[in-house]
Amino acid sequence: MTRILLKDQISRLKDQFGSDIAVVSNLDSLDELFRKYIGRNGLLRDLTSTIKDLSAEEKRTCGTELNQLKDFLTSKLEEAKMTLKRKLEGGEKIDYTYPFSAQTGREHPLYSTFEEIITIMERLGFEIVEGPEIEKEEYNFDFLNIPKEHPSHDIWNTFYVSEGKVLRSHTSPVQVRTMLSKKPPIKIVAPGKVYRPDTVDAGHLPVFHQLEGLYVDENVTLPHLKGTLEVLAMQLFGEVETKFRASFFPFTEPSLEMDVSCVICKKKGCPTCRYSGWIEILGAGMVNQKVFKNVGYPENKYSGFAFGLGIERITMIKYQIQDIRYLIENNFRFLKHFI
Ligand code: FA5
Repeated sequence: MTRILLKDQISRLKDQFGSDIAVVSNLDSLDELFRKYIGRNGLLRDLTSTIKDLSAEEKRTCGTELNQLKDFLTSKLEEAKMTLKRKLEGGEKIDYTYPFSAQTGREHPLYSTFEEIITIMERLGFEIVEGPEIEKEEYNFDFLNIPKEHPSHDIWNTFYVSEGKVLRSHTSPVQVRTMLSKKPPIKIVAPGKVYRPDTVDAGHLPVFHQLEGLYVDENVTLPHLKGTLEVLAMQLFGEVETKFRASFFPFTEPSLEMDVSCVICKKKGCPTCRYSGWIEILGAGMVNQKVFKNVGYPENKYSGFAFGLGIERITMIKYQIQDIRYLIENNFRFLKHFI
C-alpha cells in the first residue's frame, strides 16, 4: 500500500458510501450502514490495517487522511439519522416558546409628521401636488415677486446648480407651477425637500422639508387663512399656544408668521427656541396681486392665501425633540424612542 493507492481507495469508498446512504429509508438500514463502514469489522478498519507496513512518516500522513475519512462518514451518518428522525416524527418541530428578539422597524418621525399633516389637509379639501427640487430660478424668485436685488438671490442664501437653475430654497415655486397650469379654484398642498446654505444649529438644517399650501378662489379672506392654520395646529399639537406675527414676504400682502409656544422649555427660554419661548413654524399671507399678474390671472378677480411650514420644526414640537440635528443623524438609540 502506498499513499497514492490509499487516496484512491478512500475516494472509491466515499463513492460507494454516497450511493449506499442515498437509498437509506429507515433507522435499521442506517445502523447497518454504520456497521458496514465504521463498525469493528467495517471497511474503514480494513483500510486502516493496510497501512501497518508503511514507514513512520507515511503512516502519520495516511493516518490523518483515514481520521478525516472517519469524521466524514460519521457526520454524514449523523445528519442522515437526524433527517430520518424528523421525517418519522411528522415534520419539523417549532419551539414556540423560543425567545423572539427580532427588531421591528417603523417610519421615521419626520415622515409620520408629514403623513399626519397631509391627512389633515386632505380632510380640509386640499389636493397634493409636487414640484421639482432643481427649479428654474425665475419660479423660485421672479414669478414670486422677489426682486433681483433681494438678499435671497445671493449665493450665500441659495444653492445655484447651473445658469438659471437652483436647488429650490422653498416650496413656493410649486404655487407658480400650479397657477401657470390651471385657473382657480385652486386648493393644493405641496410637500417636499428644500435647500439653503443656512448655518446649522439646534433649529436649522441646510436641507429640510416644507409643506406649501395655496388656496385661490373668488373671495378668499385672511380669516380663512387664520382659521385653516388654527385647525391644523390644534389637530397636530392639541393644547399649545399659537400666535401670529406680522411679517414680510414679497409674494404675500399682508404677510405673517405663526409661532407655537416652546414645548421644550414651556416658554422659559432654551437653545431650541433661541431663548424666545416660541418656535416659528410657518410663514404665510394673502397672495400678492403681483403674483397673480405674473401668472396671467385677470386683475383683482381672485384672492387667495398661501403658507409654507417647516416639517422638522413641527416634528420637534410634536415629539419634544431638543435639537433638529437628531432628525438626520439616524442614531438608532434616538429613533428607538419612537418605536
Ligand atoms: C418661506 O420659506 C416661505 N416660502 C413661506 C411662505 C409660503 C410664506 C407661502 C408665505 C406664503 P421661511 O423662510 O420663513 O419662509 O421658511 C418657512 C419655514 O421653514 C419656517 O417657519 C421654518 O419652520 C422652516 N425653516 C426655515 N429655515 C429652516 C432651516 N434652515 N432649517 C429648518 N427649518 C427651516
